[in-house]
Amino acid sequence: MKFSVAAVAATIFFSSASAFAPSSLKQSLSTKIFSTAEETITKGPIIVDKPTGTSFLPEDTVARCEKGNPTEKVKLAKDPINAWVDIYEYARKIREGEMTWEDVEKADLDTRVKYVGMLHRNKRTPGQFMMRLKVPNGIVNSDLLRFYAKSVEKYGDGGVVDITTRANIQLRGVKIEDAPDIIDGLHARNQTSFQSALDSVRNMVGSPLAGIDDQEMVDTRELCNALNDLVSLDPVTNTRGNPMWANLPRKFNIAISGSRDDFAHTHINDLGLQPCPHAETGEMGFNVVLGGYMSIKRVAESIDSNMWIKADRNSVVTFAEAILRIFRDESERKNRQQARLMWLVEKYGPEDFKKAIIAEVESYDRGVEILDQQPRPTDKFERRELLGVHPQKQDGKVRIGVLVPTGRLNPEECRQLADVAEKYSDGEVRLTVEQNVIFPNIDESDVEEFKKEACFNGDSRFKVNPGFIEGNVVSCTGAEFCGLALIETKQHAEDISKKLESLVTVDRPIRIHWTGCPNSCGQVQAADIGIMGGPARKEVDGKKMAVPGCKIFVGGRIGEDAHLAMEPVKSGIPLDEADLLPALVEILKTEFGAVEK
Ligand code: SRM
Ligand code: SF4
Repeated sequence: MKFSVAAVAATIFFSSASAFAPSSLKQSLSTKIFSTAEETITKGPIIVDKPTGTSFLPEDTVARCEKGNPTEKVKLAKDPINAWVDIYEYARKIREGEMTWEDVEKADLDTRVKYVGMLHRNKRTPGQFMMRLKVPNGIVNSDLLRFYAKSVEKYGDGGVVDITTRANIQLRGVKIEDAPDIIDGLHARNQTSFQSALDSVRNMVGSPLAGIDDQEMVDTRELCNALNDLVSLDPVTNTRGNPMWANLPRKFNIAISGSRDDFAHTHINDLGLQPCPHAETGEMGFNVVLGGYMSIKRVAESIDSNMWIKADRNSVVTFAEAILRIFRDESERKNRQQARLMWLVEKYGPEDFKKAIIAEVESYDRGVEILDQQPRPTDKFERRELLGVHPQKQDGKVRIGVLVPTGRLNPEECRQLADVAEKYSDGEVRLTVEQNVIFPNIDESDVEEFKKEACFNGDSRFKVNPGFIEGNVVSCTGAEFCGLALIETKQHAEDISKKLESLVTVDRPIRIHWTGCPNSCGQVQAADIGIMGGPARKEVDGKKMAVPGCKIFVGGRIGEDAHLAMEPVKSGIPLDEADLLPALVEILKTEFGAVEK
C-alpha cells in the first residue's frame, strides 16, 4: 500500500448530526442493518491526514490516468475525496451569501460532488441535485423513511424519493446548501450517500428475503453490510468515505443472491455471488460469476468463473477486495466504455484472470480458499413471487410485498409506509430491485387488518395484490430528471401498465421494464418486455415528424436460466398510446399467451 505526498489532504473536520437527532422511536434494527462494525458509524466526514484515492494507485496506473479520459484528469486535478469536505464548504458559503451554486467550480458540480452521491440535474432542474444513497441489502426502517420525507418535502413537486433498480434510495430536489444536514442526518442513522455514484462501487444488492426466507440458502445481510463497509468505511478513521476505493476506473456492481430465485440479479453485475452447496461436502458457498453489465455500447451477461468460495464474511470480503484491487489498478483509464470488469476479464482471458485473483487472495494470507468448481443444481426450481402475502421461515410470521409503481414515493407516501411499518413490521421495510417494498415479520393474525389499511385501498397507488402486468412494471428515471433520457418513462410506464391490465388477461407475472436511453438503468434486456427510449417518426398534420418513440425487447429472463435479450424485436414505435398499446398487446398475445378482454 502506497501513500504519496498528496495523501495529506485538508486538515479538516467535523460531523454534526445535531440538526437531525435520531427519533426516539425504538429501532431494534438500526445498528446491525447498516454496518457490521462494532459501533454504529455515525460520523463523517473526518479528513485528517487522510490519504487520497489516487495515493493508493501504483505509479504506472497514475501515469495511465494522466493520459486518460477527461474524468480521470478531473480526479487527478482534485482528488474525489475532496468532495466529502468541499460540499460542506460550498454549503456554508451559499448559506452565508458568499456565493451561489452557479459559482461552484464546474468540475465539482458536474463530477466530483458525485462522490458524495450528489448528481446535478442541470438539464431539467438547474441548481437542484439528486442525492443517491447506499442502502446495503435494500433494508430501511421507518425512521429513515420519515427522514427522507422531511429532507425532500421543502422542494415541492420535485421533492420526491425514488426506489432504484439496485434496491436503493434517491432523494430528489436537494440543494447544495441543504446537503450537509442531509448527509449528517444519514450518518446519524448509520447510512451514507458517499461513494454511491460515478467511479464507485454501487449499492450492495442482496436478497430482499434475507433472514425470513423459508428457502434461504445464505442470509445476505451481514455480507452486504461487510462489503458496504469495505468500500465506504475508512478503516483508519472509522468514518464514512473510504479513499482506498475512491479512484476506480468506472462503476463496479456487486450482487449477492440468497436463494435459487436470484432476486439480486447476479448475472447483470460485475461481480455476482450465487449460492450453491459444495459439490461433495455440501458446505454452503457461492459460485462466482463475473462481468455482467449493461451500457450504451455493450450489454454483457456475466460469465461463469469456475470459482467457488465459502459463504462466510472473510471469504466474501477478501475475494471482493482482491477483484477490486485488480480492477482499480489495471482496468482501462482511457476509454470509459471499456472500463467495466468484463473488458479486463477478456484482456487477461478468463483462466488467467482467475489465476490473478487466486494469487491476489493468497497474497493477503487470510486463509481464504478458492475452489475450482461451479456446482449447479439440476432439479427444477420455480422462481417465487415477492408481492403479496407469503409465509416466512418463522412460524406465525408472513412477509407482505407491496407494489410502489415505478418506485416513486412522495413525502406523504414515505410517511404512510413508515406508519404501516411501525404498526406491523417493527419499523422495518425491505426494498427490491423491482422498485417495490416488502414488510417482513408480520403476524399472520394481522394480515386482514394490514390489507384494510387506508394507504392500500381507494385511490392509493400502493397495492398488495396488483394485476400480473401492473405489479411487475419497472422504470428508470427518464426525462423528468435525467439529462440523458430520450423519453419520459415513469408516468408512461405506470399509465401503460394499467391500460394493458384492462385490455388483456395473462396467467402469470409479465415483467415490463422501461428505460429512457440505451444505458439501460431500467434493465430492459432482462425483462419479459423491455421498452427503451429511441427515435420514431409519425405523420402529424400530413407531415412525417420526429416524435418520442421506443425500441421493444422481448424474452429476457431472470433467475437460474437467466438470459438477456440483446436485440430489439421492434424499433421506431411512437410512444403514443395509439401506436404503442396495439404493439404491446400483440406481443403479449403471441409471446405470453395473453387473451384480449
Ligand atoms: Fe444508471 C447513468 C440512474 C441503475 C447503467 N444512471 C445513470 C445516471 C447517473 C445518468 C445521469 O447522470 O443522469 C442516471 C441518473 C438519473 C436520475 O436522476 O436518477 C442513472 N441508474 C439510475 C437509476 C436511478 C435508475 C432507476 O430509476 O432506478 C439506478 C440507480 C441504481 C443505484 O441505486 O445505484 C440505475 N444504471 C443502473 C443499472 C441497473 C443495475 O445496476 O442493475 C444499469 C445497468 C447495469 C450496469 O451498470 O451495468 C445502469 N447508468 C448506467 C449507465 C451505463 C454504464 C456503463 O458502463 O456505460 C450509465 C451511464 C454512465 O455511467 O456513464 C448510467
Ligand atoms: Fe437516464 Fe438513460 Fe439511465 Fe434512464 S436509462 S436513468 S434515461 S441514463
